[in-house]
Amino acid sequence: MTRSFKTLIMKFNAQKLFSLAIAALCFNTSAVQAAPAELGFSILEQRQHDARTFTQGLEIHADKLYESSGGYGKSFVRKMDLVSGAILKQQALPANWFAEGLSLHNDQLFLLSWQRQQGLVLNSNTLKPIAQFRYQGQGWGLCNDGQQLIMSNGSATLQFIDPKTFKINNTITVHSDDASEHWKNLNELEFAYGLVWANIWQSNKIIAIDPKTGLIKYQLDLSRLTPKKSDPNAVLNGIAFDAKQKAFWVTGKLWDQQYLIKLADNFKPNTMLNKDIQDQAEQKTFSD
Ligand SMILES: [Ca+2]
Repeated sequence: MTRSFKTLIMKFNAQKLFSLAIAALCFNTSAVQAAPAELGFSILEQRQHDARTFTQGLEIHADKLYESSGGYGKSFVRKMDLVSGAILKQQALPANWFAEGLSLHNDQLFLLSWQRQQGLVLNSNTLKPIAQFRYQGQGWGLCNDGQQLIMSNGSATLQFIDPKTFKINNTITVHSDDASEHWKNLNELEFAYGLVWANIWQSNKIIAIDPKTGLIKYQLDLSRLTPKKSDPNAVLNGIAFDAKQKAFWVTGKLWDQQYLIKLADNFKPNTMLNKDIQDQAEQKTFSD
């Protein structure tokens, strides 16, 4: 082998190695970007949850906890004191209504039914129905961003709905860059830190979604909170943001416990603040 040929081979190997290194680097970078970041959490508080409740919606407003419970002939909406847990009011629904997602907007509670394609507006003080509205398809979870209702229907689609006209303003498809994961069964919702937080039905997972693009920014695995029950209906389903504690109350259908969880430090909130944090800041300014 001539010296110049040897040099050529060495040069070729060096170039090849360099190319492989760059390819590996690119691959790793895209892999990191593809999967939504996994969020850790710590438990700040744990308390009893009524294990007869088939939790469908969970919402906090002005130190009150609102909960909707499903099932034909047994659906209801309940209002509780957030600190003591005492039941302040409860409204039963007609036997042919299956209560689903619940969200409080402008002092009114918006409640979905599962398959009736009809929702109720309730007075948040009395829990009495004051109006009805219609929507297309199934109703699963509900939250709002301060302007629009945001609704899930068991698919990967979220609908943004005008709370006065009930017209759909926008829809997004929830997705991640990781093509191997097919997202669906989005259920109970919560709006916090400029993101939509969603339970995935029949999983122990909560995902945090960018409401503009549908891209999943974070995911949480709540397996360690999930009770070991043989009932397949006893799944994680309930997220309510406690703005004062900057933490989430979470529970599930037929769970006997609920948990206040604080996100780990790797959570970086969107610059857009949650409407409840803004409300809280305004209240503080007035009371100063
Ligand atoms: Ca909620």
